Amino acid sequence: MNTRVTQMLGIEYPVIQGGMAWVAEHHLAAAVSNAGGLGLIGAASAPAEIVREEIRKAKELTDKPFGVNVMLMNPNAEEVAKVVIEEGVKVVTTGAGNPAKFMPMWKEAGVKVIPVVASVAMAKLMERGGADAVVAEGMESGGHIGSTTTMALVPQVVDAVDIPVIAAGGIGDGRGYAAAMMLGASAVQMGTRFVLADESIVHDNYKEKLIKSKDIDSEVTGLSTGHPIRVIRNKMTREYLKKEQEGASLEELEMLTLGSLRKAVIEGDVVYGSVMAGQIAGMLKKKETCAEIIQDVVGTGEALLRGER
Ligand code: TUI
Repeated sequence: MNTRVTQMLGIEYPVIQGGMAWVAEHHLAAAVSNAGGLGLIGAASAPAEIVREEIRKAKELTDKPFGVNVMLMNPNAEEVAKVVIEEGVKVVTTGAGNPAKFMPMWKEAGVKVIPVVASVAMAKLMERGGADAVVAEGMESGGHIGSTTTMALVPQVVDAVDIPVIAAGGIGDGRGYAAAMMLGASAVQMGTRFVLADESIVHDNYKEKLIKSKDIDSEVTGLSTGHPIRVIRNKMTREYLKKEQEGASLEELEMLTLGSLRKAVIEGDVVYGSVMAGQIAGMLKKKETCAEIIQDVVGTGEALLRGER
């Protein structure tokens, strides 16, 4: 496989793993990279020294390139940004904000910078700021989302920038891969499908919740607070949405969700925890290795692009 993104990153297949909070730790990142994609360690809200340890552990498990996702709402983002350079990480993706203030130091250190964007305006701003590529992430994604669908966002971003575009949101199999490539993407980023990977440390309750979920079980909380988060519906989201409709205060809503992702991913509390997942969760039916996932997505996707059905 040869695209602008595989060339830039030195990877075999144009598949990038999402930098999912609590999920994207060293085992998953290394497994995706060993399978020929680009694995990512999701720094999320972790302290910088934990991220450093994760990077070192990933290096023990793979010689292939892997990256770090810097979540910009993290109060420790600046320290994480420096750790990435100190540890010689070659690729950074960013999410949930504007990485402009870190761009010069990353570029100077030779790090490839790939901001995740949810709009054309942000994509153009990132290109002007020196980004090497962008991930155009549609609102089908799990977690923190924008408001445009992948189908509409990707071609508009492709038209607006000259740097390569990686499509994300609602891509979970070869059909999604082929569609994204037809929209002009040079690679895809997938999150939810990798949650079900054998190498993913996510609690089995969480994996089973995804396998049982249907198309209509996806819900967005926090639209009123300006922090929309896509999750699988459960007792917590029902309470949240009820409180949100009643005009509850930001503090009250935050109380409901505080630490709730960890509760679901690590403790397996899928009733009161936050089960973040994209809209394609309904089509996922089994657990498999990262290598099987990538081979299926790229194999089926490339066959479709060649016109084989
Ligand atoms: O970042 C994500 N998805 C995430 S981060 C996350 S951790 C979290 N947990 C609880 C509450 C909040 C966050 C879970 N899922 N995706 C990438 C992404 N970035 N989607 C949308 C954006 C984005 C949004 C605004 C990028 C830039 C942006 O710019 C705003 C600005 O600063 O102008």
